[in-house]
Amino acid sequence: MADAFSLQRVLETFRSSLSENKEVYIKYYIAGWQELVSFMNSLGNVFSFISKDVVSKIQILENFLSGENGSNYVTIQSMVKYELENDLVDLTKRGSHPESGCRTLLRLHRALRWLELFLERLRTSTEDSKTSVMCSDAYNESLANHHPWLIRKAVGVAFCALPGRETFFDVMNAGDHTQVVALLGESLPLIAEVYQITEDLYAKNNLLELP
Ligand code: 1PZ
Repeated sequence: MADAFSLQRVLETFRSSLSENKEVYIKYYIAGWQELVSFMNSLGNVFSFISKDVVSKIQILENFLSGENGSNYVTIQSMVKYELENDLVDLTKRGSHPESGCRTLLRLHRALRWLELFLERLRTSTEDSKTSVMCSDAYNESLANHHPWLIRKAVGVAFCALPGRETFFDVMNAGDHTQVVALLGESLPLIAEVYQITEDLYAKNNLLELP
């Protein structure tokens, strides 16, 4: 990924991930994550333990998508149906399918909620708002509930190393503050929609607590 990160591209990939009948294309969903990884990498090495985890999850999904059963992995909806019908998901404890598409995507899905909460805070922030506080408030409201103590601790340390709000706006590469705020206002409903569709699908199939 040679190109610099751009918020515009994240927006476009998440927009492409929604099909006409509101299914979510895995190809674009993971492409959106790939963009976010490049954003995280541009913030510094402290975040590499986080981006490594995201990259490995993207890889797992990419392998399914390009594998022999790839046609079942075109959308999140088709993946859930296929994996459940073929008993490919460890439902209560980790066993013979520790890296199913369903449980792997669930981790990204939970992180997408963090992203939504964080970007909403960033969008409505003021000059003296602290990114570390916005990040950790969003984290405590979402992902933290799914992470053991040790990870919460490490994440807390990483938050302290976050650059300030000014740098964040710059790295987003979307023009001046007003333009970034406008673009965030445009992106957030999309991210929220992708999140909600996935959340409803997982809830309907009782998949929200996959080990
Ligand atoms: C821009 C600043 C980045 C802040 C990131 C805030 C979120 C912190 C997430 C910390 C992840 C810690 C490393 C790995 C954790 C894994 O154990 C879990 C569960 O997976 P399992 O062990 O069950 O296979 N992984 C996750 O919860 C996925 C975490 C994804 C984090 C995505 C961050 C998004 C950053 C976007 C940048 C704007």
